[in-house]
Amino acid sequence: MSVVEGAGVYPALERRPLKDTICLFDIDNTLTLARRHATEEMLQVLSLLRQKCAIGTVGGSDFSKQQEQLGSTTVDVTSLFDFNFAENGLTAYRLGNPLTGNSFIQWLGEEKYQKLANFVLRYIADLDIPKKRGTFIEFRNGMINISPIGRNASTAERNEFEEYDKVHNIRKPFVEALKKEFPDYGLNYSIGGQISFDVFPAGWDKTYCLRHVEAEKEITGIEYKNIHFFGDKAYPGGNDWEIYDDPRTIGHAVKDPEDCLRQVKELFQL
Ligand code: M1P
Repeated sequence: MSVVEGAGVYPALERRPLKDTICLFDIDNTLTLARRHATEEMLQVLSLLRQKCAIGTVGGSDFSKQQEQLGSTTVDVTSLFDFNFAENGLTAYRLGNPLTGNSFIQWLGEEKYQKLANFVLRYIADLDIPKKRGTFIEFRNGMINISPIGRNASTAERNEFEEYDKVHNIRKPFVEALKKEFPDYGLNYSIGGQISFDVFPAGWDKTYCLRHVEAEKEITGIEYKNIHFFGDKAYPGGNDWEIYDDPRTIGHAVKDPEDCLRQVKELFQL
């Protein structure tokens, strides 16, 4: 029987030898290669670590990616970790059970959202750019993604827009206009990709999941004094930076899953 199939017998959280310690892991390039499945060795080491302390995932993508990359058709990923945090913790599981989730629309409210959406669509309507396609606002669970050309752009059109934006500066002034128009909305803006920018509530980065970890005090009385975080994008601008740099965590920057394994084995004598 593989380690994955054998997962499931662990001391209760309050009976783990290091009961005030939790290890949280980013997924892509930390537990697995980007969009690939975790190795058997990684799952084995995580299983050994779970005998000593609590363990959890913190992914930026939606929950299905964790299932694909860490679980299998017969193994539920929530059985392999004490905590699973997807979308930075907006979707969360504790010991296999879902915790109260959150969403962008729930947080902002329909009225404010419509003011924002209408402003965005008017702004795009007035933009003079070589091409416009479709899906100018993509409505996601934890954020909205805004694209002046539209998310239906083909790969060639994406590349074209990216180059055009470098010269004609379309996205940056758009973000500035939104900041000016909605100063009291409490939103963060991030230009990460080629054709769009993300809009999400301030603080909804990976530190969001720490509220679930801290809530353990009210559930089992456990106060996690040592919150280790392992991630590969632990630099300003990377999506692991905020939680890595947070005073509540002990951050470990890793190069790749192999480096992560090495650090975990060394730190916890596995
Ligand atoms: O990961 C960076 C960005 O990738 C995509 O951006 P674009 O479509 O502009 O290349 C989007 O998924 C965006 O949300 C994300 O931040």
